[in-house]
Amino acid sequence: MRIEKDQIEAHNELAAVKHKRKFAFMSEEIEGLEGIIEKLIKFQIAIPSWALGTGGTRFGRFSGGGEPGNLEEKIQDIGLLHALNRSSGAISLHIPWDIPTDYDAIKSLASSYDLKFDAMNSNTFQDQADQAYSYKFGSLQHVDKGVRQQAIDHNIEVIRQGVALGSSALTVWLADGSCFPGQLNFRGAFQNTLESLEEIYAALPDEWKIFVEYKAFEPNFYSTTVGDWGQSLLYATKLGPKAYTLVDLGHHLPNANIEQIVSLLLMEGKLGGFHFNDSKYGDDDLTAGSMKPYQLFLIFNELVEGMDAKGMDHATGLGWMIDASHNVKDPLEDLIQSVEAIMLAYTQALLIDRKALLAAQQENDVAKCQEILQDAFRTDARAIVQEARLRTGGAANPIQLFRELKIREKLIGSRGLKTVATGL
Ligand code: PSV
Ligand code: MN
Ligand code: MN
Repeated sequence: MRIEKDQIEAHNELAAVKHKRKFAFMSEEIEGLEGIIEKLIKFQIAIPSWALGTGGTRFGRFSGGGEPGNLEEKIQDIGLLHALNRSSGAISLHIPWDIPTDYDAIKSLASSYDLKFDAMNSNTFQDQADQAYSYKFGSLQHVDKGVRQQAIDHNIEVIRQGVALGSSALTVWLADGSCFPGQLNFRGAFQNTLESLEEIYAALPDEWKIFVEYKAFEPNFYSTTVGDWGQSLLYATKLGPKAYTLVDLGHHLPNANIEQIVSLLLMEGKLGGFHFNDSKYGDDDLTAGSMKPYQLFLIFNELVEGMDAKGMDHATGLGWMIDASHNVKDPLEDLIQSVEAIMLAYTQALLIDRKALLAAQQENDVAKCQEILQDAFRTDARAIVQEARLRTGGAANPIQLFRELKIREKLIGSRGLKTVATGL
């Protein structure tokens, strides 16, 4: 199933008068708006293949129906999303939840939807039916070299698959850690993990990056071997220039100042990428910007400031990905909302009067600094994001069009009501 150009045009025509009025107002208000729109057009956010089905919790799962049953259908879903918002031009795979077989066919299917392959994700946190060793007590950290080697080999296999698909990054997230004090020798676990990562690092092709994702807790609840940005940065520094830290917004202890973490990792040239989501309690994987939109904006403030200071290209300098899981919403509608929230936060960060902020900081004018940030945050940037979308052939209102075209109903019609997508 594809969304046709004339379907989008018909929808956009109906929205045109209202949009033009709002955008004309913004154009008068904001200096340099064309430059901002150019940046928005280039900015693409990768969609995780595992976010397209209902995630469920350990208490239950309620299928929304029409979920993709294989990689081809996942690509199709992201193709639909990208057609609507023109900002989701990449897919991030998780192996072996995704099983690419015919690489050329998968590649050409993706490019027919204008999609690229973003970072590949390995999985050494679940046992697979055919594997020799169990990851119950960890993978890259394991006391048994046989287990470590199995996990290393898996990561190298994921790189090989990524090469075949045209990806250029590997994200390693480890569930490794311990559930009880005394279970683990922390230094031993760290050293084993480092040695294992070194073997994986050695298998990276030129131009590839490895992202070391950290997480403070879960599934282990006493210690996590890559538990915070300090540990991740240690690994990334020891590994070498192709290794970076990946920040997942849901992976911190409560109230962590994520924007400050982001700023310093960028300063050190060690920020690799993001998993965007939102949370109230833990690794909730909720829609980006649904709980703490101001935090998302403050993160983008640091990103824009830090990337500009280093002359980095916003669109290509870091890996931009969503990591989400949905239990009660239509996954595609939810992803439309996440992408929109990310684009809005990015736009608002681009609206900050940097010169004035720097001057106010130099004068220790605390109230003014806050005014400047909040002035940008309180700007209704929706017409700007909408303009960027319209200029690239997207829909004026993606969720509305998704519903008008009855996309979910059609997916249920072709795939069935009781579906299970592979993933968590
Ligand atoms: C772990 O909580 C995580 O954030 C990692 O990125 C995994 O790869 C992903 O979730 C899978 O659900
Ligand atoms: Mn993640
Ligand atoms: Mn997570």
